[in-house]
Amino acid sequence: MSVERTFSAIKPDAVAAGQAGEILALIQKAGFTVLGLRMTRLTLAQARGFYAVHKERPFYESLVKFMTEGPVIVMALEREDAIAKLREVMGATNPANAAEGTIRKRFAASIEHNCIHGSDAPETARQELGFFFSTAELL
Ligand code: 3AN
Repeated sequence: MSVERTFSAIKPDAVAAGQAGEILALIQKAGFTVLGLRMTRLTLAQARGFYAVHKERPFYESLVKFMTEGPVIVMALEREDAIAKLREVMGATNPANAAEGTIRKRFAASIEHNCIHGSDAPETARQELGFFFSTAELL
């Protein structure tokens, strides 16, 4: 295991519900260092680009619409084994399957409105961090 970086976003449902502070606290308690953090609102084009990997899935347009409905909080996070560890702290995509104590178990309403995103692999983490943060910002 080595120190790595991952990308995370608190989704519009959780930002609108005022849950961002509690979610960030759980991330920090899990040992992540916040290298960058910003509130932003995705354009349709950005959301489509961000989720392009899902463009053939039936939920794609609905997901893109949801992700543009309100502000998100994008984060660059660092810790040992960050990508796998964040996904553990987030819990399963479907909150019905998420383990007790995970972020999605506590805050997610459904498989689509599931309060947080986290990169799923080193290559996606690099791409997603680059999508929202410049190299200079994360030095
Ligand atoms: P994760 O966010 O856990 O990596 P992915 O990458 O499979 O999960 O899915 C990306 C996002 O697409 C999810 N966070 C969720 O909002 C949405 N999503 C995934 N599967 C479904 C589904 N079956 N129905 C509706 N939305 C879904």
